[in-house]
Amino acid sequence: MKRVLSIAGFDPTAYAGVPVDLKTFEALGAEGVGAVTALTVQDRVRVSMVVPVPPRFLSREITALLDAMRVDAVKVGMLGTAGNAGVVARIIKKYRLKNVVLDPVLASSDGRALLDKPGAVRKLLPLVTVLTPNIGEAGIIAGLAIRGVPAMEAAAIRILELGPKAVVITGGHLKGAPIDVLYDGKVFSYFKGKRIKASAKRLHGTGCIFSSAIAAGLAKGFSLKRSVQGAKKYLERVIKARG
Ligand code: PXL
Repeated sequence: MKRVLSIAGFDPTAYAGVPVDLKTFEALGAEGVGAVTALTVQDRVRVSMVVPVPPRFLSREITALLDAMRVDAVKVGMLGTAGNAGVVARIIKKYRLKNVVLDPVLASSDGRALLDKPGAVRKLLPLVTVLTPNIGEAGIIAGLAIRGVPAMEAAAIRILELGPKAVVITGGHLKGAPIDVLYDGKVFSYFKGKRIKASAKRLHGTGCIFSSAIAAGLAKGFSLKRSVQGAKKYLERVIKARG
């Protein structure tokens, strides 16, 4: 069985972070293992407390796994601190990790910072197979405001200059129809979705599920395009099934 490593925060509601990542890997037929970057207190609407783990502890969590077993893909989500981002960058290089999916989590939906220095994701970008920002995160990383597909394309071009092999900018926060834009430096691919009416609670952690599902697809040997398509389909199913 293929195996995927999640490096992310712990959300006790199990809709985001390491808990939902492990559920996603398993649902898509891969074995999951996880390293926690931060503990959080939250209730699916508000994040009320965050305690990042010390970088030295995160390093031990990840290397204990990697010294014992092969991993076929890695999903990186909430990092908490620039120190933790540095640990993850060093380990990706040292272990030559492949199929690295980075969800550049900067803040929770209710606006709490989930990374102490937003610039800390930059050093990870050259090590990444695919980056999965929403339009807000892509706008911050690329330094422009995104309101539609043309700006998503412009941001994707700028983001690839920062080092990732590919980027998929998710359009769930667009005003009109949601459309995801994938760019691999050569071609743009567009993934149209139907907008599902759902409460904030039901949408909590959907970015985590999307990036984890892509990592599971890559671990299983699917192309990036097919992995993104599969992730979108799986995510729609989860949102509809949530209570
Ligand atoms: O969805 C962003 C996110 C990622 N990871 C963890 C979180 C959240 C939002 O609450 O708690 C652990």
